[in-house]
Amino acid sequence: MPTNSASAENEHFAKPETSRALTANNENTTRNGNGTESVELSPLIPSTTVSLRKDKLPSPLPLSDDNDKLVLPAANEQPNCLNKNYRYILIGVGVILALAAIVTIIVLVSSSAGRQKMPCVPSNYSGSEGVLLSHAFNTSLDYGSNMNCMYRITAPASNVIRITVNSFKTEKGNDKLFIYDGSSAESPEVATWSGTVDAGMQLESTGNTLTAKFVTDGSNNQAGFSISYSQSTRSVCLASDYSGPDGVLLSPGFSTNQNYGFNQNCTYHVTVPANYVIRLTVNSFITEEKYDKLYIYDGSSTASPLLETWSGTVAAGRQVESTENTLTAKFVTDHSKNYAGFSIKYFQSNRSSSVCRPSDYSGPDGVLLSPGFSINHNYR
Ligand SMILES: [Ca+2]
Ligand SMILES: [Ca+2]
Repeated sequence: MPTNSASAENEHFAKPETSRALTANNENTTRNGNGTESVELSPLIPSTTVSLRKDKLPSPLPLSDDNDKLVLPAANEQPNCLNKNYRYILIGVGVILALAAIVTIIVLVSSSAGRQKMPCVPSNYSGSEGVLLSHAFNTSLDYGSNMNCMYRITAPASNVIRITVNSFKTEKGNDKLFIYDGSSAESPEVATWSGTVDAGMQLESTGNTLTAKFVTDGSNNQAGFSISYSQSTRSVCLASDYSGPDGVLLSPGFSTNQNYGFNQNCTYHVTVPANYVIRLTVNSFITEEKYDKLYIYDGSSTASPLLETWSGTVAAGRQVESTENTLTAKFVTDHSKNYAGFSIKYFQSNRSSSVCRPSDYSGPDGVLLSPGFSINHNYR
């Protein structure tokens, strides 16, 4: 049989038709000594032997294990399959990425809508009176999330500012109204209101400006607040010097049945003739416990030794006495919660009544008396 040897260039092998024929008919391949292989082609094809040079084979062309037959790939089928799979994977990944992007956008948009800040009400007030309101107090009773609103009140220089709570309800601990005794949030903070504050609660500045800052967190909004303010004259002290044989010390406003003022600092000086001492006796006394106090000093100034500090309720009849002929008292109140105050009687007391009697006794008998006993005074 004539045998056609393929040239070293093996151009037949490059043709797909020939390759398919080789695979389909599983033809034998014989090795030649020159490194080429001869292949018996199918009987359907005129008997032809193709010499193949291994070093020219498209790489890799695997040989079967048993008889070194060429196992040619089903032309282009595997690459197509792989390409399809890759395409499906890429499409799947693309779809997933697109969905993730959409979800992210939705979340961002909805959360930014939730965080949207409500507008603050006007922050500057200078009228003789007015009302501070949290956002939407008169409409939705929802002051908004993440608020940070400033309120500044300014009165004429000689006045102070008094605020009075009409209604106050916030989320306790998280939504707070900070109050500063001055023109900014850098001024001394005098109160932080959160939760419920009773109607009627008052607070007063020491100067002619007052600042409040309302801060809320991201959830649980409540009704908020309505707080009235008014300009007020500074609380004044009563006359401070007393020198008669007796008299009455009153807190400011007591004589007209008014509570004492906020931020008061009033001093009382009592002086009696030498050889007398000063005895105080409480008629009535009620102040804000711990915050509104009467200090009593044994001497002519607040630098003298402190005898007593009275605060809260002190029983009628309570007494205190100086060791010399001068006595000083100082009444100090804070910025909120004032009460009726005090009425305290004083009178000069004969020093001799408190002098010790002679201490040496040597007669055959005698009587030891407490000071004042013989003149019908109680001992002290
Ligand atoms: Ca809140
Ligand atoms: Ca007070």
